[in-house]
Amino acid sequence: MKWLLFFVFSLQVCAHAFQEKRDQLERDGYVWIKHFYSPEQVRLLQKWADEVHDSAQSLSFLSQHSGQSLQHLAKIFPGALIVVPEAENPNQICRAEDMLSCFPMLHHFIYGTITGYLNALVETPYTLFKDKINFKWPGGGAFLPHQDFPAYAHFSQEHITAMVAIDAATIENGCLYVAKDWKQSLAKDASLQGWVLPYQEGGPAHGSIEQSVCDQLTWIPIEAEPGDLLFFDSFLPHYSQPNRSDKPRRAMFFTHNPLKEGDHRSAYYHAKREDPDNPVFHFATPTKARTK
Ligand SMILES: O=C(O)CCC(=O)C(=O)O
Repeated sequence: MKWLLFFVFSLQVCAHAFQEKRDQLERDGYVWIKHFYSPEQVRLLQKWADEVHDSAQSLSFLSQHSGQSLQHLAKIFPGALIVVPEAENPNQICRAEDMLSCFPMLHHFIYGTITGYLNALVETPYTLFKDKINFKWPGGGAFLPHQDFPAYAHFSQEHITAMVAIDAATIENGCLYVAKDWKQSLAKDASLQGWVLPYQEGGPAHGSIEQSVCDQLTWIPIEAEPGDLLFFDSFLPHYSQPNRSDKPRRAMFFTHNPLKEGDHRSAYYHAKREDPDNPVFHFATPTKARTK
């Protein structure tokens, strides 16, 4: 009997903790789940991150020795990673995308852990839309303050991204910053219409939120440990600084949309492979695009 009472009590504690996370995501636009992955799972993820980088480097090598651009390789090899170099250092890989098509075991792992958890958290079926790893090697560039929504809105209207820390993220190595209570901070700004904030179109800062709006926001650093997970919605303003340390700051990002809005993953990557330099795919990133 004692054990049964203990079991029911534990279930209630779990349900309460889950409800708190659900409320946080809805209220703040993000929820940080520390130690989401066990140390063994973190080692697996780090091994996958190494493999993705090896594969990205092979493509970069092929590009340099064949005279074909990385963009062209992404177009003619639909099963290969989409590799994007740093704007300031073309020999350094900024990000690799569509990893899940190239690493099916990683796909199963993410689907079984993050997608399943997210569906339970928001009590709505969500499907994977896009995935990437941002390597942010030492010297890697900044991501300017932005919202993800305008970059995804032509596919669906709601998105939740899961960021998984692969390395420890610190202020020095360019951890993510998110805006605290951002809707309250901007509530009195009569110039704003809705929750899509004004942003720069074209130029090196393409996609970044106007400075006058950024100045009204308070930012919190997410100094995540490897295996921590941050869910955030596509309206949450966020940014990160350059990596000024001698350590990498790798993080994987898995963006989901509600299944009721359709499964757009293949269409998204088809569009991206066909027109990789379109600025919509380089929103506030330290990468080059047509108008950047
Ligand atoms: O990796 C980062 O620090 C920022 C990522 C991000 O905001 C993006 O890729 O759009």
